[in-house]
Amino acid sequence: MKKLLLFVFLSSFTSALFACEPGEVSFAKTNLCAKISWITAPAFNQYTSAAISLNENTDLKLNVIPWMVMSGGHEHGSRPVVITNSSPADYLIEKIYFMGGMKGEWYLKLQLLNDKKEVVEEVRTLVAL
Ligand SMILES: [Cu+2]
Repeated sequence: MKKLLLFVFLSSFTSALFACEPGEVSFAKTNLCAKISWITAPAFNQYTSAAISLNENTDLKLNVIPWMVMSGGHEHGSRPVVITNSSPADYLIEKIYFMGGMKGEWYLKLQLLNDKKEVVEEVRTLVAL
């Protein structure tokens, strides 16, 4: 039984690792990958932009929220971004704003929304600032 559990654990780990290319954000539930290409490098207290591509076309729509997790455990967002959906899998994200001077780390929260704007899956990826 222990060996079986270990096998199940390892195989789920392996599939999670190989689902996406290195550096891509993995959506384990929907089996999608997102590649983030910064157009302007992320920096504090200025607007930056990024192109985000999903690895395959989907009816789900990407939503992006800059998200801070403070060292005290409090979490909060930033100013709203502007999202342009140029093709079913390609998005331009503008007006990404990371406020500086706080004790915490900024993430990008990537959400996949259905046509009722419900969140089907959400992942966070740490932003190197
Ligand atoms: Cu903060």
